[in-house]
Amino acid sequence: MTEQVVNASNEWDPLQEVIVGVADHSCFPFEPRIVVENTVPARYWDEHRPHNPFPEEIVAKACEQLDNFAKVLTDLGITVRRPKVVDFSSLETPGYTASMVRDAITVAQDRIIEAPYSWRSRNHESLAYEDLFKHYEAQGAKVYRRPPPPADVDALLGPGERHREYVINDNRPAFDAADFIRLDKTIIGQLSNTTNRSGVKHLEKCLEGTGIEVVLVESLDSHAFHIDATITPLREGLLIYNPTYITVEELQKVERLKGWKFIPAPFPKPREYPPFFMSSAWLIMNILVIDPKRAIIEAEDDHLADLLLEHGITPIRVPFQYVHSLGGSFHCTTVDIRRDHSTSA
Ligand code: ABU
Repeated sequence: MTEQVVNASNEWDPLQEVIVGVADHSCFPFEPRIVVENTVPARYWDEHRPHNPFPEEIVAKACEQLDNFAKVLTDLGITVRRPKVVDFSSLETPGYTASMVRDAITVAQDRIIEAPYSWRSRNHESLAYEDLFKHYEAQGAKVYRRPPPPADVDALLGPGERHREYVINDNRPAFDAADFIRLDKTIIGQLSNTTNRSGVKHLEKCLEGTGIEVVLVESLDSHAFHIDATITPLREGLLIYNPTYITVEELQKVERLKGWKFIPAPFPKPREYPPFFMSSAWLIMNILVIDPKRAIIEAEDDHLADLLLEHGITPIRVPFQYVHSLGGSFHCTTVDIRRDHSTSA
């Protein structure tokens, strides 16, 4: 039987092929002020202007750190592919980045699903991924490209049904793929400042025929924006969670997590530099699990390293703080294309 090139349905089986993002020409995403105020740290709100690149030194070092991360993965025997470099600063409609590929793309079984982003600054991001989509399509994968962005760019921000205090309404499907975590036949997701109910329905439609069910959990965070600094499965039966973003009681409601052990993540060490322009320090949790015994973590996250070792997981420390400045860590900057599910239950 020919091996499927695209086949990844959980976050922990042995990783065989992965996309690692590229940071070149990344810009502060220019979004309406209300969106910026609901999603990113207050001290950097004014940086979100049209065509405003992240500082040159930060981008240069983020590129180096991403290249090094890609080499670490290659040296572990994992096939690494990269998006095309796009100059997001020169686009007529200002763009953001191709480093945070997990926001853009999810993989379920042999399907590659592109997110119907809520942010207008991501409207041209597919330019960076189209060659990869074609590559995987040619090898038998099903690719669900995002629906065309609506002509009314404000459709998500005006009057309309909203979940809690989140900034987007439900007037068209919207999600970022990073609002979902895969556990084989269950995907755990959240409604957030970038994912709405119609977006969840759109994902469910793309999953038809796979037997995969989407289950939503409720975040404690009014600024909720991506679930991959909230829960991180380490292997079957074990996950770390962020006690400031979710309760154990909420996790216990999920049938797929019955019998799992939930470990609170260590509080991150405060840091002034490099800046967290786009996220909180909880990126400590945004790790990449290589297999049930190894995970890539930020080189300086000693408490997390100790915690993983206590649970039989060897941390592989990789420097990544400059990449954090652009909005994510190892999970955000990757899309696992193939994991070896042959040994899982
Ligand atoms: N993109 C992940 C953001 C999570 C956080 O800021 O805590």
